[in-house]
Amino acid sequence: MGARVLSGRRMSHWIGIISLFPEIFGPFLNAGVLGRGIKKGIIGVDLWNPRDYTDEPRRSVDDKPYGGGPGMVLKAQPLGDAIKAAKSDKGEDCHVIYLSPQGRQLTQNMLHQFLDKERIILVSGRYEGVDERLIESSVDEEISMGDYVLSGGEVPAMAFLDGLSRLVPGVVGDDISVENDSFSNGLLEYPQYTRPTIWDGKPVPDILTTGDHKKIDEWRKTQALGRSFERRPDLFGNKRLTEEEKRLFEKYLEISKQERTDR
Ligand code: 4GX
Repeated sequence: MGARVLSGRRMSHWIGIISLFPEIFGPFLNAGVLGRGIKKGIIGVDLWNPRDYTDEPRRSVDDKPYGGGPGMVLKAQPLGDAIKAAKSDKGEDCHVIYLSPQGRQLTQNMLHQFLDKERIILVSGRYEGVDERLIESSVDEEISMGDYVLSGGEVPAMAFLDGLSRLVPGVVGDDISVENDSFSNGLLEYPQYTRPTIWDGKPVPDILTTGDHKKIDEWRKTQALGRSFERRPDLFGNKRLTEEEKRLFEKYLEISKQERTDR
């Protein structure tokens, strides 16, 4: 049976996780922003283990691939029945996501769009993947966390859950605006500093200790623009700059040109 983590009246979003290793999620679901969201009852999370749904005496969940080749493939039946169990508990309109390198790569924009779905089921695969017929019959879309290969979909499921839950209203404190985050404005964030003013011989940039908020704001915007331009030209190229941003970016280019000729 699915281990009920929490269900509450004010719950606005629910995520079901299908995984052969539900125990990996325990501490993760209790920690930090997500843990608080679950405890507050704003987010519900339940886990289902396909091993609990096998129709064989040996309870196997995997088998050799048809056509030969290395490794094992997750059988469609246990996974399919686990998804059915989750849906019969939570409703047929759950949006089912299979985490796999073959999916669309997750972005911050996509996370914002997934907020529209009140109930999502995340399917974590293992081995060489799952029987393709299960994906065709029971999965609405495949989502990837990036172009690298992991040993299972559990860490991608946690990444998805983490990124989504902090956008759910009421989960992150109102004082911390998630709109300020990297990518929400299509740029990387400015660098952060905290006490002491000198650490390891390195001072904090002077401007940040002046108390001149207009100057500080300009400096931060300039840093964000410069960093995005240098480190993520792909992001920067897609960004439409406001008039202020154009002005600050010109200034950034001038300063960095100056710094190069000084050296
Ligand atoms: N972003 N993995 C899926 C099983 C598998 C193997 C082959 C389909 C085809 C991953 C990622 C990821 C590991 C999850 C292999 N499924 N998931 N799993 N990168 O690497 O999402």
